Amino acid sequence: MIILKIGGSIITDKNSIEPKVNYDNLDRISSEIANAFNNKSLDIADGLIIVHGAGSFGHPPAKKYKIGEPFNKEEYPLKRKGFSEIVLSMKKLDLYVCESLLKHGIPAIPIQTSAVIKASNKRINNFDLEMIKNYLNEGYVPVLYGDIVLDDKLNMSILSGDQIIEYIASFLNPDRVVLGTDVDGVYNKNPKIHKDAKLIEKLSSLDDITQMESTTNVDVTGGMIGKVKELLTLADNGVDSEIINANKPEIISKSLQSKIVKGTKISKK
Ligand code: IP8
Repeated sequence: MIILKIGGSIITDKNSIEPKVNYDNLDRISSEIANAFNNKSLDIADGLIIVHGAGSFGHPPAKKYKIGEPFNKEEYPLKRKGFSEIVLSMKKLDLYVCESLLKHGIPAIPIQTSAVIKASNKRINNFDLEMIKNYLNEGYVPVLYGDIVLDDKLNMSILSGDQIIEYIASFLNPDRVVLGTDVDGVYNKNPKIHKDAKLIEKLSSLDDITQMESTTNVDVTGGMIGKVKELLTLADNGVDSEIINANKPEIISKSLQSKIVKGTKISKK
């Protein structure tokens, strides 16, 4: 079974203040996933879960409504409005993603994150995986996404797709966890700013990247550092993962077929 994360920076224009789908990338990635699974060595029935990020459909409104920060009773109506706006916006993005996957022959099943997951102080504390397992067993491809969720301590919080991956993978023990991002992997410095940044091929501790700044300032869930932290927790539980570049054609397709591609492996082995 494979868990695949598609970054919000790939399927949306992340720097847009308005929600904006990157249709070219979405179509290409759906077709690459379909190609991989049409290849005889792989079968969707072996299990594929897709988790996608929020991009411009989630990060700008999460910032605008200061989700995750403590607030008083008088502010609750405005926060609720924000919650509802983000839920609807993410549902729209997920619909684009699932429609595109289905167009390419992937039997995608949208699972609304905010309807099935709850958190406590920004960490998942309630997520029944039974339905996900049922869909997997029947050969469907469940699709979840970073979203806003109810939070026992903070009333509401933002949940990254990376944490969803960490949670699902810890319980379902997949063969592979692959994260498609907009860079070749994890660098010792932000490659978008520093020309001499070096790709780290294997990462087993946060110490390997202490000098790294966040790769983006629009990301409310911590950018690459947030991602690496989740994946190190996963590696602690014995599940390795790989960060690859989904902006470059054919990388996702090759990776899903276990061909060697450039990237960073997160492993404690
Ligand atoms: O893009 C963030 O999910 P991510 C979710 O996977 C929202 O970090 C709503 C900003």
